[in-house]
Amino acid sequence: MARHLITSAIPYINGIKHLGNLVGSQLPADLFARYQRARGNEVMFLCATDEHGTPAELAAAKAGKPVADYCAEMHELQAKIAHDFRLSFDHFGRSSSPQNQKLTQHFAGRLEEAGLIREVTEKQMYSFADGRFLPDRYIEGTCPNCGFESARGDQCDNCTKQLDPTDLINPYSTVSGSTELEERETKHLYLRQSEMREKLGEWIDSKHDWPVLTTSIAKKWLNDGDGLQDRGITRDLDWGVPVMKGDEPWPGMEGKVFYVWFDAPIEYIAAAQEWVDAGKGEDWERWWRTDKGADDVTYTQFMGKDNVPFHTLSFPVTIFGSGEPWKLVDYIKSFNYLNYDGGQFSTSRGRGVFMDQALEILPADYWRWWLLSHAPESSDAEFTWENFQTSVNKDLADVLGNFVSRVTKFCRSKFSEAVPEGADYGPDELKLIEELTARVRTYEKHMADMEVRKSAQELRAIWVAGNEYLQTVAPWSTFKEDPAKAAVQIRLALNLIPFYAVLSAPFIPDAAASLLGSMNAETTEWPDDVATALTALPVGHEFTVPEVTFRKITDDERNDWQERFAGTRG
Ligand code: B3M
Ligand code: ZN
Repeated sequence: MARHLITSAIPYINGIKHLGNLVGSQLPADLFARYQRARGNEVMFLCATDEHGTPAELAAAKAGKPVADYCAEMHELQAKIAHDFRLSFDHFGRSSSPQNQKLTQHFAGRLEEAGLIREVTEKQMYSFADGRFLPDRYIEGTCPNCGFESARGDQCDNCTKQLDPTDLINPYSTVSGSTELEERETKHLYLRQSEMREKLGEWIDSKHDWPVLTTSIAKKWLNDGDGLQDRGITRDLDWGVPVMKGDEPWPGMEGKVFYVWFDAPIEYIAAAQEWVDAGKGEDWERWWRTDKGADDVTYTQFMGKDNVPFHTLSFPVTIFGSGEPWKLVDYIKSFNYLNYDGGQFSTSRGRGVFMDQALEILPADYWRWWLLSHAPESSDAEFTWENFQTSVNKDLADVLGNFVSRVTKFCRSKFSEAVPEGADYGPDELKLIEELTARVRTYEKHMADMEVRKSAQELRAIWVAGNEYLQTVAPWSTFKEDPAKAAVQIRLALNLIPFYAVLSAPFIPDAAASLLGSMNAETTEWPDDVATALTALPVGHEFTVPEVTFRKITDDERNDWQERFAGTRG
């Protein structure tokens, strides 16, 4: 039995994710986790909310809540929506957990001992009214280049000139609006990433099987002059992991916290500790420590392309630099972007469909199928309502749903709600079994390789093969001359239903479960041998005709939804 550790990029706490976020990490990770479990492998699937950083503080302020309360509430909300989308995490943790705090401080201490941290004195804007230092993006003023009045501290959106907050004319805090700002010196810790250029280069070069998207981004940043610069890992904020060297105070760093991107990936590990502390399992170290049994674990990470540099460079520096035997990622599956109806999904502008809204319209399986079968793998992809309607109506309603309904209803009307008696499978059935065997092996290969779109295509072809068989043998005609032969055909077709359910479950888990329920099929084993799987329901086995498995989307609905989501979320 193989062991798979699987993590999805951990979503920021400050708001509900849109479908583009979902398809770029959590959903394909779930597909892979479900597939590996279905194959009898041992899986640890982890995700969490990413709760630190200025955006969390500002979102809490906007909501008028203490940041800890805000994060706790938003975590519960994100956990609920994840559950409703059937994301099968073994644990959905929180980067603000005590476990992550301790582990982050531990890593920082190890990096310091290894000489990989240096102190840097910087100048930063301090706001008296806000009682804090302000990051560049939270200072605005007049652009010295073009005169634009709301230029941000890091860049002017009007003329695109890169700026320092000190360049701005009449700078003010975007938090309070106050103009009482002062440049002050502040000390920060820098991670000496550049020390590890060679080691990282060798490591990435050894990953011949990684997706090009992942390695090309990694190499670009590695070899680009700027990419692997030493990076500040502390911030002058209240909310975050307090800067400590393990259990010891860090002189000169009082009142500071670690940068959100330093502690966020460490939460992958801490989430496994949280899993143990929540009483869900024992021994997290056998997943994460190669000296404690994790040497035979395969670790796969899923993320959008913008997160790749942090996972191929910064986080590995933390792991390598610790000098401890932590499990390093084996494979990074990254995704391009999903666009929305002629533009981009945007959280800040509320453009597109968000996870909670999607579920108000249709159950999770409809979205899961569309998103996964259109995953932005080799290039960016686009969601349009027309495409969504076509895909749902054809693939789910016509191909899969209609097959199930025709077969079960025909059986009920001509025989009964039980598998009819008949002879052995004949040449048509054997031919189908042969085709399905080849297709299932291809499907397995694509699923194991995390080729998400190709997997969906192959699964659909497996559904289509059943329909074509039914069309060819036409039991409704056979029945008139040779009811016994029709019975054989229907027996096979009925057996295809639990077979489809098992194969499809990683994509559409709810429909799969309800099909298995209707068919009274307790055997949910993977069809290692297709011929055997297609005899699972014996003669006389009772079932009930299922309710509509997938319904069609009407043109009116499509138009309504298109209109409803044309604007931005309020
Ligand atoms: N929260 C960014 C994102 O959600 C960030 C990922 C962290 S992964 C350790 O895209
Ligand atoms: Zn300007």
